[in-house]
Amino acid sequence: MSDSNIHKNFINGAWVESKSGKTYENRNPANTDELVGVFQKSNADDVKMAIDAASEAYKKWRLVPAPKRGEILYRVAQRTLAEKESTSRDMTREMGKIIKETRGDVQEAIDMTFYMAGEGRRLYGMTTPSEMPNKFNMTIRQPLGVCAFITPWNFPMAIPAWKMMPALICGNTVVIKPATDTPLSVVNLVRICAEEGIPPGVVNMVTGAGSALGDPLIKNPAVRVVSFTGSTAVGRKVSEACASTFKHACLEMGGKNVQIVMDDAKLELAVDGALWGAFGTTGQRCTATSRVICHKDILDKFTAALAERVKKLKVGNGLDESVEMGPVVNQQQVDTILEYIEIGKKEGGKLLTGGERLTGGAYDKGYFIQPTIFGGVTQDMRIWKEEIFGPVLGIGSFSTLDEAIAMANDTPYGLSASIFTQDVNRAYTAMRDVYTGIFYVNAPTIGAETHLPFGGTKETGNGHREASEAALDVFSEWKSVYVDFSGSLQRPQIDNQ
Ligand code: UN1
Repeated sequence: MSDSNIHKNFINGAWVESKSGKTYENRNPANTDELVGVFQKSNADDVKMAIDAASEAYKKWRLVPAPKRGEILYRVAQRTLAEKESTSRDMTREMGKIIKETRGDVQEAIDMTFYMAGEGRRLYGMTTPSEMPNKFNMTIRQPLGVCAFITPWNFPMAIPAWKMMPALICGNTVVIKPATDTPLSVVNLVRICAEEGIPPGVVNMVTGAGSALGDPLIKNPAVRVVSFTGSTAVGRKVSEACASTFKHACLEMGGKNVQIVMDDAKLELAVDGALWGAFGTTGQRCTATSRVICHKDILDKFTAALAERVKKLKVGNGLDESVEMGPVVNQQQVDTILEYIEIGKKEGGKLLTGGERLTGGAYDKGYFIQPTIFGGVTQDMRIWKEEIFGPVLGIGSFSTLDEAIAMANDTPYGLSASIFTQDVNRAYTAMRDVYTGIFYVNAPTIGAETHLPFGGTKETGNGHREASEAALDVFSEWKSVYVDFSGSLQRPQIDNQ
């Protein structure tokens, strides 16, 4: 095996082997014969070294002027742009999504990096009058210290950048643990950061299993912010682990996103929306459309048109530019998704297309599942309620907008929703009453842009938002500053009654 295929941890500006002496292999989910790379199977000692390095580096990094931090991020963004094609190809090889989408993932990281670089010259606080004479009031943002990131495999570079760039511009330092399935994209991002001038210790990376590294990361008292994207079950544990030491926890968790199709919708557009929303990224987005509810008068027409398109989707290796849907990420996902398909059948869902693992020829080497649609999905079914995280869409129906909104809200999650309609009154009513963090009109449930808040209500999140200016609130704390230049003691609420 060539040395270039063995990847190390990145701690205090150096690439180092794990103290465990162990490594693990990462294979291409479209062809498991292909080894993508060998990565460190890290342990608690590695995590401690990374946190110590980040704590030490914080002392200086917090004092670097924010516009200077921004200049480094500009260079990181430019370099990521220059390496977009090679890092996108690495990403398709490590997690399977098609090359057009991995280019989008890297672009999202670039967008976030440019955006936060610009924040270096803003990071606005406010000035506001004092209630006392000869006194000045203002607010400033201050960093918190070491931030720990636990990131998922479905957006291997975008989500790490969503967390890293706002943290860095605010003056924090970082320890990131990428998903076991997608360390290479984070190796690429961290390498670019280092090569473009992020000082040693400011960004550190430790690869390996969440089960081994989660606790040492979250329980270390030097860590002040934990940002996690993943399942609601794991997010709950992260939240509980952070609670006793009052660490700030920013959690982005599950979704069961819905597309509403009204009887006045442009049918072709609604079909395009559902196709992209449900089967883009092989359905493995937190924002994926996993429920479509359609007005009963156009249900048959919509369903037939969508099924027709889904049957024609070309499934295969995402590096082939003509492929429209890649594999799912690993065997465990295959098992979960196939189990949900069985549950759907047993519950009385009508399997309209798909439903099987793809086999034969090149399919035998990878984790390919047919794009699948169930019709007749009702609110009592598990495939209506539970996040599947795969290429499985359930279709239900309704008669009135009120009913559609109630159905949309009938989920423990609240990430994203959309409505297809030509009627502005219906669009605005649904926008107001569907309780999610993201809402689309005449567009699918996926496709958030980096300068708007990203996150969800209910069991999707814990009140924080990623991306946009809102991300700065996760990675900084307000300090209210009062400067009294009166020369005498002035007591608010007392001397001015
Ligand atoms: C995710 O699914 O975890 O809005 C992130 C979108 C993408 C990000 C998705 N920009 O679909």
